Amino acid sequence: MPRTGPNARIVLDDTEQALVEEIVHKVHENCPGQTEYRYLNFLREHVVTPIDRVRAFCDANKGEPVLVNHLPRFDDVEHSKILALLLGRTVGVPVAYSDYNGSYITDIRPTELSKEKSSGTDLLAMHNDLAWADDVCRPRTLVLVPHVAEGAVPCTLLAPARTVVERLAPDVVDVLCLPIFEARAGSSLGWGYERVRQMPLIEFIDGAVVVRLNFSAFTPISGLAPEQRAAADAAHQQLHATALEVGRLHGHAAREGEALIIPNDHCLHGRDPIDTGACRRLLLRSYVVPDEIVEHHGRTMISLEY
Ligand SMILES: O=C(O)CCC(=O)C(=O)O
Ligand SMILES: [Fe+2]
Repeated sequence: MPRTGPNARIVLDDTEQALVEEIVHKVHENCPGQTEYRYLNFLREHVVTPIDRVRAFCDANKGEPVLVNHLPRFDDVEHSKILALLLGRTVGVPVAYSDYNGSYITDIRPTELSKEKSSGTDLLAMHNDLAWADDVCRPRTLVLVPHVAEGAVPCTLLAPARTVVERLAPDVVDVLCLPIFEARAGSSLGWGYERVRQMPLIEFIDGAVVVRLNFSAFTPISGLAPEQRAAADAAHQQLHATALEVGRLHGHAAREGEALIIPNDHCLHGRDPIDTGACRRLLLRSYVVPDEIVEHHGRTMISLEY
């Protein structure tokens, strides 16, 4: 089936592009510490976002990944980091997780030593980031900004949960809505111990589909009858496969001057394999939460330990 890309796209006009560029430079020049924390604080305290219509556009397209076009491009990676934080600030508040990587920006690039699955080169399976985390800390939005994207840039696969659910058989959806899955999380994070919690993989909340898929983190709970376990495994498998189908259809190979804004609860994402010989890519990711979550923690370096 031909790739149609994300349904929701917004293009900055030249004035907006120039304003964003000006602000990025201003933040950089006014933050002697040149750390992400300082950039973010400066943005929060001194900058009224010039592209609030991006937020309105995301709100109007709830559940859909949004492609932003005609952003300024920068040679200095610090400028691209500030751009990612400015976009994050436009749709919520960028945060860092003290017990994850303690960073407001994660650079996603193929590396030999990183434990982040997204830093590999194989097909990155469809998932929701930190999907098992509680409402008081889970990232609600991902902002992805390619600082470098040259050559055979891989596609970021994007699957709105609503579209995935429409393609699944109703009995499969019913199984996924049961709280018969357990998430094992934390063993590869900073806090170093594993936590096990029970939850469904799909929920319908306020008329929207919330989906949780996270690599091998979720398995059917122990103690299920054999036929229920088999049904749970099969439904989990179907969710993966259907998300990949939809992800390939609506995916996008993000280039410099673009950004993807992904609603983490309502849209799965993944990535095509990377041919490192044929492409150069450095993608920046910012995790964003609503204001209330930051108020709950009293700071933007928040904890997953809830
Ligand atoms: O490399 C990509 O396009 C997706 C990366 C990803 O999954 C993430 O940043 O969470
Ligand atoms: Fe991810």
